[in-house]
Amino acid sequence: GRICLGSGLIYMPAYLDAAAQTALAADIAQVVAEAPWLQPRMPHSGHPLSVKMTNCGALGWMSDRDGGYRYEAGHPDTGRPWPPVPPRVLNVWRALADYPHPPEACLINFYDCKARMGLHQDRDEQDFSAPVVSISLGESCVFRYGVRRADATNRIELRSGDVLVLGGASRLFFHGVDKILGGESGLLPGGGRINLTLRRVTRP
Ligand code: MD5
Ligand code: FE
Repeated sequence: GRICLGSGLIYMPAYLDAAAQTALAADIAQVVAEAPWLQPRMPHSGHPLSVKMTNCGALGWMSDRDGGYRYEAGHPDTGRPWPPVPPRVLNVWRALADYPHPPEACLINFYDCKARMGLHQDRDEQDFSAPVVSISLGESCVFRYGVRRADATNRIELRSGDVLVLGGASRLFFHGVDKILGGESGLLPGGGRINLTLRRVTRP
């Protein structure tokens, strides 16, 4: 099913079946082996975010105390370029993004049972005409979104295998992850939730 939640926000529950989820989880484990998890930090304060992150693709999103929110071509600790986006992940973008160029960035967020992500907009990119594609794996979460910060009272439960496409006006919606719920804990060895966020960064 393809559920329109308004303003270009498309929700595809159970887009990935169990076999596809298992294959993607293995692809991501391979990326993490080459590009280990990082602890992102707030600009200036250095306060740690509760999620861990890594990336694949030409550009990876990161944040630390001194450099702030930005895209970098490689992993800050290994000095190597981010690993390529796995073909199975690119296939999801190709099938759903309705955009004639590949994504440049695939941010991989890991949430343990206590992690969350505060309300924010994704605006570190130069091209907002491309959608964001978000793939959920592992434990479920409560996802919150809205046009403005004060409107962000819409909540949906995202489960393993669900995909969101955030195009049009929804590209700049405020959004966040309120809570990890559990469930599907078999997919990821130590539990938790992984989200893949596919983005175009530069104008093609
Ligand atoms: C997550 N990640 O579940 C989410 C999925 C991030 C982030 O928010 O910045 O790493 S991406 C959800 C998203 C992106 C762009 C627009 C909207 C949602 N939206 O309008 O709701 O870890
Ligand atoms: Fe975001």
